[in-house]
Amino acid sequence: MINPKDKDLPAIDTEDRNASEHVKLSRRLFLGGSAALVGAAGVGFGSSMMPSVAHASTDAKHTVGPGELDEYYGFWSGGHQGEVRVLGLPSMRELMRIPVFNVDSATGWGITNESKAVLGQNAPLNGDCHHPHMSMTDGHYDSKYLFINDKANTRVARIRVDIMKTDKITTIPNCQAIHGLRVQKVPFTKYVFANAEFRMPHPNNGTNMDDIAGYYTMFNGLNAETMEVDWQIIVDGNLDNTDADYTGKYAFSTCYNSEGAVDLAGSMRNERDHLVIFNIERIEAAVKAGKFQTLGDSKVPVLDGRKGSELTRYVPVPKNPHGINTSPDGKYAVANGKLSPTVTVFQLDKFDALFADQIEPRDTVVAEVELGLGPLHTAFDGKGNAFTTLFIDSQICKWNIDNAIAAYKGEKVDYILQKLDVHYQPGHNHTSMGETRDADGQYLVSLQKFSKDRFLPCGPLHPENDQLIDISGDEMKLIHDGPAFAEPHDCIIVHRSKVKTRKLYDRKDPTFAMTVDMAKKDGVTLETDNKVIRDGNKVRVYMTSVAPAYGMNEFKVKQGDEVTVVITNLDQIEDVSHGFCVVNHGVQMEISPQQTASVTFMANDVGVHWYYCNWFCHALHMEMRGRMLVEKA
Ligand code: CUK
Ligand code: CUA
Ligand code: CA
Repeated sequence: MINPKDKDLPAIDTEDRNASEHVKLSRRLFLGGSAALVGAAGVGFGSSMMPSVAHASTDAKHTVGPGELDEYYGFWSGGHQGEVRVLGLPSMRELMRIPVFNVDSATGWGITNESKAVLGQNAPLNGDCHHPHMSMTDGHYDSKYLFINDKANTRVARIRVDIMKTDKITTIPNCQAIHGLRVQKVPFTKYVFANAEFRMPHPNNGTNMDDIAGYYTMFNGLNAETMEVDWQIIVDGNLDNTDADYTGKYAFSTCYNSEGAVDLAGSMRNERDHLVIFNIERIEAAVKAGKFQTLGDSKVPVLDGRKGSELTRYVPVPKNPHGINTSPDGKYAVANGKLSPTVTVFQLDKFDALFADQIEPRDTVVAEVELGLGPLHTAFDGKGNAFTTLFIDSQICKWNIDNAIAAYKGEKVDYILQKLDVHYQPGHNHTSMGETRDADGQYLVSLQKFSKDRFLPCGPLHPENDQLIDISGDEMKLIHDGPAFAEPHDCIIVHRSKVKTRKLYDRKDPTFAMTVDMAKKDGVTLETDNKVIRDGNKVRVYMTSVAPAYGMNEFKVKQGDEVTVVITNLDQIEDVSHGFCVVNHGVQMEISPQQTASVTFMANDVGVHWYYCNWFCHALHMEMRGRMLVEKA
């Protein structure tokens, strides 16, 4: 093992957060260059990215030794890998991957019958995940569900936290590209709020491409338990990111395309776009009162929340705003200006007066202060400070919310506390527990879109760089670089005390209830029987597994049969998962302790075909195998 501390690194003061004068100088040049690019094309960077030699400060307090457990779970979006990843923090070790909108060869996600039932039989097998968020009760994580969007195919998925598997996927009707996603925080997660980003024609029947003014998109309220879409709200402009307040009354979304443009230049025309605020009580009342329409085949109530509606309010915000983030004390939400160097701070307790028409939309803004170039997302430490990613500056800006409000009023106070270089071009950032009432101000993760020179090169495609920053003291300190594969937009950091998982499956687990039903109809007891049931040319092979053997060493089918193999893992020992793979048949799957899983394939090739266990389970794991004979029909 190489100790990273012994590596041949340039001699630098690890306490110096900006690493060296050389980097500081380069940064200044870089800033000048990119500022010009912003004017020209919005968010340019390209050749202006300078190589840098910034290194992390090391501190024993952040070291997680072999055999030690991390203090936090990180739930990471897997971007266009279509999955969710589970990390431990502060080690940043990857603990698990949860396949969602993809196919996973190891666990059989997208291959097994149980996963296909969740995905849908002909589901697209790609995804583009951005925003993972855990369900809450009274503003605290409750370890029940994790939700994630799929921009690529307009879906929202739910993951059960106890087994860390996807259990529901909903395709949102009448929309294209679900992007921003958040949960209702208070009193509990009744709704998952999901922004459909792209404006589109309605009806989208191939006749009206050019009526751009008639395009629209919608804000969606999904019921967290049923995963049905309870309502959709038509909005002006498009929808980017979303968040909710800590009263349960409001959700709000940023819009970067108030222009309703279909081209880049057009969507940058206005100096201000907006934040649209949704009044949940009024929406529910309107649905109840039947004040809605439906679109096409969909039965989902569609309400009109365009300007002038009682359901919404529109607050002008500069310019192509991106992230929207609620502070953990519930007082403020911060919209991040992207093409404006500012963040806009809304005081949330003014929203009641806004909806009562007692104040003007901009009266809800209590600060609009400059931080730097390309503000995208903001996180909070629960101590009154905020951390905003500056995409173009490649920095995290730490600022004080009260001071920003005072400065906006004209008082002479410094609201910017520190700027820390990150490598390179940050998108989201997240603090430990910072999206709940339990924000603890320990860690900040900054998710960079470019790693450039930070890791050994692996060809033209580079990993992202997820950096871990200690925010427990007055100064932010970079403590870890973590390469990540395409492409974490977003993550949440959850204290381990909040996450409850199972070690074994419950035999009554709903994820395989359909297979239990099928067995019942076949008169099979999954926990004891090893049987082949023939039903025309459909054959169901039921077997058990106990390390290191399947309950059935061999079975026979006929050429042309559709074969379903159902395996019940009777092992009761933590971590003894088995696999099932039929050679040359494109099927394999995981069967964890006390789980039942099934897979269906065609037996087209006559002859003997071996099947084997592909999750290492025992000293005799290699011997855990059997034969399928396919007889000539
Ligand atoms: S978005 Cu990717 S950096 Cu999809 Cu949350 Cu801002
Ligand atoms: Cu069972 Cu390997
Ligand atoms: Ca715009």
